[in-house]
Amino acid sequence: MITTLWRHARLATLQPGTPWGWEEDGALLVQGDTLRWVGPDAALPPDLQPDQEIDLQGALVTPGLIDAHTHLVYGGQRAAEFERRLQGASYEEIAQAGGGILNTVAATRAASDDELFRAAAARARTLMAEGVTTVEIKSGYGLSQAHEARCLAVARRLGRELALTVRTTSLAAHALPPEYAGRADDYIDAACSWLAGQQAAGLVDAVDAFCDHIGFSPAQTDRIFRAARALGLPVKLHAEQLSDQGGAALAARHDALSCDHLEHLSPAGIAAMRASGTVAMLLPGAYYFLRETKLPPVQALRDAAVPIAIASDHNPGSCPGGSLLLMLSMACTLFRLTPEEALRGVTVNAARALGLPDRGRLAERLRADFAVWDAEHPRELAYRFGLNPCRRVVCGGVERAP
Ligand code: DI6
Ligand code: FE
Repeated sequence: MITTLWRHARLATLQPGTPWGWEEDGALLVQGDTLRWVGPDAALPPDLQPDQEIDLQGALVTPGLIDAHTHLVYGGQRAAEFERRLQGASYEEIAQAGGGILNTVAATRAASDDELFRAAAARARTLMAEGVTTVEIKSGYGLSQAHEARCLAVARRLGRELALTVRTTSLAAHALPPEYAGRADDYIDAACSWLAGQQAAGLVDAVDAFCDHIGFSPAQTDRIFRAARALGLPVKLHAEQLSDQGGAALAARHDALSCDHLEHLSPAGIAAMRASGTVAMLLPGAYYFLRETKLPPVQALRDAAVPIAIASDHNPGSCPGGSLLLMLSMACTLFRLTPEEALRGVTVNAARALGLPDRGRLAERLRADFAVWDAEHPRELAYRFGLNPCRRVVCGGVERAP
């Protein structure tokens, strides 16, 4: 196995205990796809004989970024709805009039597998250019057994064909498809029955739902979560985005990996998430794009020591953006996270939200996923926006074009 020694880096390891897990003059030894040694350059073991040595001349190195909540696979776009919202229509009104998610469902069903793949690959490459090495991708724009499976298969294909880890999430409970209008409980029965087949086909790593007054009720969400847990699949939830449905507490009762959005999260929801170790996944891009005004309870989450993650939530309706770095900026400016909390939110806490303990920090035995930046200090990643300082990316020990 090839060994590569990366020397003279400013390392933000994000190991616990010190700010940023900082190492002013650090080194990384990579063997195959694994980090074999991480520490101060001056403390390198003297007997190392790496196959290659690379001098980073003081460049910043962080773990590869993890975008743990995206809806990358879909057809079409919704710029016309954006215009309608600018003229005063609300996101909920557009959804209730049959637009919104169902607009994208029609375009997704009409697109071929290759069209879906090409469009999603372009979005994934945009994220990758900013140092993203792991991405979670949800279904939720197919809303039939065949179309949901097709979207999950496209996500899996992205993981095979791009130098990127893809985790897939089944989100059949995203909206009620037109053929089930007025029969939401029947649709949930159907969505529950699809999970075993998705799992047998190797298409699904987790199960999500949209629990809100324009989505599904807590009782319906509970049913899809029971079906998921019976198959051993972990769950996560679009919870408390537009209203407080008690979704976070419900998800926590099912040991959810994460609850996502959370603008309307209650103290009871926070207590339940704390007890279950569930990650709070904040999505500042959707907050920005929908011009929400109710902030997620960041200080209460901190006080309860609930881990906070940040993601792009890329989707055509509430966040059509392609930059995880911009989310760091928004997490700080809009949600008042510190730059270190924001970076932990797209690395170590994002890894936890995906149930992937092998990444998100720079430490021995973890996966060799890291990014090299044209920056002196990691706070700069949250400070600049609209500029991409990513210079090199190593994913699974292999350097790829960023
Ligand atoms: N909440 C969101 O913000 C996205 N899905 C969800 O449940 C939006 C999806 C869309 O509008 O297409
Ligand atoms: Fe989402």
